[in-house]
Amino acid sequence: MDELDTVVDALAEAQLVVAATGAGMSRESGIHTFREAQEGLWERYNPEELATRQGFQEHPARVWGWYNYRRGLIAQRAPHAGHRALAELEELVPKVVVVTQNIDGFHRDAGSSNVLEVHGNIHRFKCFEQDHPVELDEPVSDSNGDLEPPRCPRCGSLIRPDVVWFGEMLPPGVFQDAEAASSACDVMLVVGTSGMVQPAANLPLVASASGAMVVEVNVEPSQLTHYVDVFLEGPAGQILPALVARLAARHS
Ligand code: BV8
Repeated sequence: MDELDTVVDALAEAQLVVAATGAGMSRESGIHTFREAQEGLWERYNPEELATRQGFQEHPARVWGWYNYRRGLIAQRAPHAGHRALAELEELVPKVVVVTQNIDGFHRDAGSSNVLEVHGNIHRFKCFEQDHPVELDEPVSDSNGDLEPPRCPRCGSLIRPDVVWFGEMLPPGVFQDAEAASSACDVMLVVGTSGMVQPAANLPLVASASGAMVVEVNVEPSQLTHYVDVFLEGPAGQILPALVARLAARHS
């Protein structure tokens, strides 16, 4: 029996499956990962400098311009077969929860119905000083450079993307739900994450300590590979559809 069948056996018995995904999950949609060099104008900046409160406070137009540029890229891309496979998994397993570090919204777009976005969503906005939620027509301009952010209609402070920056707390309820799902699941699929960013990177260890089978899908080993039960080497867009197709064949 090959490793895929080992995983399919566990999925066939599972009541709750958690898919914990990182930037590699969207790589085959054409969205660069954080490990890859920034593109174009942004190549001289380190994401850890841009994705911070201090970065925004010091250079609001640079950070707002970067998110506007990324939002524009995401708008031109779409979920791939791997995202769709996780949505299809909901028909084959009693419950599937997707816990994603990604802010692109692709899991919901692909049809997943239980998605926990532990690092927020690039398509949502709030103000910097008071976290007032702000409805905004997506400012997807073609400018690839600095762009002055608009101001909050309620308090006048600068508007920012509703994402979690480095040094910021994760949305409390969302992360608690992610921890609860990780400690209750029978199988966790860890897909496309280097396992470098905390506290999200701890979730696979929570799952493992709770007795789940932890399966990693990645094109190369990560910081988590040492802790997982099965390492499936390959791109998410190929491995996940293969897993779901074999599981579906068990049901027919
Ligand atoms: C926190 C949203 C409590 C924004 C992101 C000092 C001071 C303060 C905090 C810290 C500190 N030192 C450490 C910390 C904690 C810090 C942290 O972990 N830092 C790291 C850099 C060490 N974490 C935080 O700050 C978190 N908050 O701790 O709050 C606190 C509060 C105050 C003070 C202290 C503590 C908040 C972290 C959230 C940051 N926001 N995103 C935005 O997107 O712009 S993080 C962002 O980067 C992503 O969301 C993601 O989480 C991370 C990138 O990681 P990955 O997703 O794993 O992507 P990566 O590129 O790394 O890897 C891609 C993988 O895919 C690779 O393995 C590759 O092989 C694989 N791959 C590629 N192609 C494919 C593939 N796999 C499958 N198929 C393919 N085709």
